[in-house]
Amino acid sequence: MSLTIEQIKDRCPRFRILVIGRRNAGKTTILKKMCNSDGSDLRIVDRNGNKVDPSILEPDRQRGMSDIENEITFRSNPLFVFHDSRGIEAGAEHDENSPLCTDSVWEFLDKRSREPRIRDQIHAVWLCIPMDNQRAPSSEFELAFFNARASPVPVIAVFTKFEALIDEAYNDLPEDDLSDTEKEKNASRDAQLKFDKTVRKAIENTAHPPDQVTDGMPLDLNDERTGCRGLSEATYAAIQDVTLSDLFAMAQRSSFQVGCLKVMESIM
Ligand SMILES: Nc1nc2c(ncn2[C@@H]2O[C@H](COP(=O)(O)OP(=O)(O)O)[C@@H](O)[C@H]2O)c(=O)[nH]1
Ligand SMILES: [Mg+2]
Repeated sequence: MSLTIEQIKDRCPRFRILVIGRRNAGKTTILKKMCNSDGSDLRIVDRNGNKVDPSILEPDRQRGMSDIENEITFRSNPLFVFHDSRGIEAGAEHDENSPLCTDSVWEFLDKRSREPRIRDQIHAVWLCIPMDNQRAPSSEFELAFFNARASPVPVIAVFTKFEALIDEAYNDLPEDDLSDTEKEKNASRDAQLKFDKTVRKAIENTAHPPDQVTDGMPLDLNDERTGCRGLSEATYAAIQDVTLSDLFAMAQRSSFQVGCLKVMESIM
């Protein structure tokens, strides 16, 4: 039986997402996009509800500054709350090829799945896999996560920085007299084919593949008004619980409305 909006908000006021990925994978960027925020309204509180300086999420800050228990929110959309795994590279220098050390992530997920109240549980995991990694598209280090064990909550593999694959495909195009537009179209097509044949296939062949995989669609970083449609659809499809999928849809709609307002403001 479906609950009313008030009943859902009463049971679980916020959709809680854990975002995993190495440094510079594009984690903060997708959170901002999802909430239609420019980042200025970002707020972090620690496990005791104390305010934390948001600059700890800036790309050049060292690991150890951030705690997976910290709650990240954006005033533009209070229906989402995020946790950031940052600092999971095993290498001291955050080498992009160093393996991910995900023990703390599994520990956190297990602990949260034992929380008696649905509002304290994690409702979905986004694992960000950047396509500009030197070893992309093999992404073997992130694949280790899917080989390790089954997750207690839905996992969505999110491919970030997809334009790196398109740039590569563009450089590999044969010499011919096509227009730039045609070339860009062909590069997009080739990048998608390569992605399907390599990354997507490798992920599907892991021991515990993700519940959903986002399409390889580059984010329009310059357009603050567009959300992450592919990621929203993949997340919605991965959620099994009716209350949680209703809550996610509500959170989604709220971001969409913020986006519409920004568009209106920009043209008035
Ligand atoms: N070209 C491109 N750059 C991106 C993308 N996503 C993030 N970035 C850039 O990569 C850098 C690191 O992103 P950030 O979201 O801070 O990564 P985090 O460390 O995982 O939170 C920032 O300069 C972003 O602007 C993307 O999809 N494409
Ligand atoms: Mg970040």
